[in-house]
Amino acid sequence: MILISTIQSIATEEKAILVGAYLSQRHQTQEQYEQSLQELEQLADTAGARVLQVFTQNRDGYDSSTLVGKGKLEEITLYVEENEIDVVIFNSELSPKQKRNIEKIVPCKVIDRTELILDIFALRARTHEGKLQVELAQLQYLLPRLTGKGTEMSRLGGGIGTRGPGETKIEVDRRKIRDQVTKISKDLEQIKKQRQIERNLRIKNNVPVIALVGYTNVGKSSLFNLLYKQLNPASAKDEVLVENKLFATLDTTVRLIELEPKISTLMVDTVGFIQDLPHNLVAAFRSTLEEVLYADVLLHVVDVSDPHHNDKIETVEKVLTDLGVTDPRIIYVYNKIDIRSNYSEDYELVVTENSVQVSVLHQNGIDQLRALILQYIFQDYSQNTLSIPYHRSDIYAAAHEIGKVLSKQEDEHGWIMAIFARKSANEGFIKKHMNSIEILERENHEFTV
Ligand SMILES: Nc1nc2c(ncn2[C@@H]2O[C@H](COP(=O)(O)OP(=O)(O)OP(=O)(O)O)[C@@H](O)[C@H]2O)c(=O)[nH]1
Ligand SMILES: [Mg+2]
Repeated sequence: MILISTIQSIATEEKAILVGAYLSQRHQTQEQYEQSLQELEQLADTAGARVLQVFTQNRDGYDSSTLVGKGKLEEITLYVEENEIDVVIFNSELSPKQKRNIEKIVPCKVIDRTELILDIFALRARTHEGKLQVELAQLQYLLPRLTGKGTEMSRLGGGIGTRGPGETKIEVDRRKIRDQVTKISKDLEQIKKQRQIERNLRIKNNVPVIALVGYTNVGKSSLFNLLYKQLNPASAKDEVLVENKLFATLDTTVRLIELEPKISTLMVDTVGFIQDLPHNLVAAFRSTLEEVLYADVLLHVVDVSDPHHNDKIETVEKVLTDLGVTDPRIIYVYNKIDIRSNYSEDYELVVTENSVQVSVLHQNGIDQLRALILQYIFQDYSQNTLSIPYHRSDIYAAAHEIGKVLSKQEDEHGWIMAIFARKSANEGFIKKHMNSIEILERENHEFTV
């Protein structure tokens, strides 16, 4: 646990500068590069730093020992000294060697993009599981970087050519970290099992799952809160955090929402994605994001006031593919149309039948969105009305198991029940009890948008 403190973090109001290298050879346009620097600034701001200057260099390739060239580093060093900078943040991930070399030259704290994101995640994790996931990612980031500290320690130990105390300490540290990684992984596995049990229960209860996914800061949690507030007014106080910062949401929240009277769905709010999300974090958050794998419908929320939203859609879809989401049923929720007009001449919005334009802030387009969600869900669900004779209380009981009983009446023949369930369950039930029950109505929901 002590080891965690070796991950560098940012204190509030620390003075920062950003450093990036634009590689013309790489598959990235100048515009995308500038966009990623802007995003780095937002990340730094989220972590509490104040960015005073951005240093950037065009290169053919990264310098293997210091990422940017020596001349650039001297320029940076001068600026750091003159302006009493606390932290230098590099836009790409530094190799352990690069980081060590830069730290020798620049007289302040040096961190890279990955460390910055890990720092923000550590700040924001709330639940036990979230904290474990971040700790796991941090430890995995640290493991290959222990060598740096070791060199210093063995230098302190002083023995040239001997196995100094520092090296021994590294071995101890490594082992401790590995033990800790194993322990956390086991704990997470346990939590995952628990979630699997809950998920099985849900499937058994035939509750459709709707997951909100998207880039960070696009308005997923705002939409989650709005739907929850509109449809479950009694419990409106229970809101999730919304902030104009990156990664406001880290922990997955699942809520029961009635999209239609008596038709319950589970809505899942998830962590936002970002370009170059550290691999360790993707791996660590995999189990939380598994909810996404099992969702009936994904709401991919997009901030269309952002001129780069198409790149961000691509990033999100790439992460979804990495997570193993294949052939998802997606509704694109084009959000923030209220501020879109500022940019609208610059780019076109691709409007398809699986997209809807909304402003969560002004509550525009929400009814259309709801109708579209219902339409998607009812591709899998159906509603049948059956008559079950009184002497078959076994079938009456079984009907409650397959889905949700929307209404129940009695007449001279038996119970009349309207059952909402996954199509397969509804059809299976009818097939099994064909000879004993009567079908009064067998239909799919039709919703018009
Ligand atoms: N103008 C405008 N702002 C919006 C709209 N919807 C959300 N926002 C703002 O966008 C910011 C981010 O909203 P969140 O709901 O926290 O976004 P998120 O996607 O959950 O973000 P992360 O949890 O960080 O991934 C907040 O400042 C919201 O008030 C909208 O329709 N119009
Ligand atoms: Mg959120």
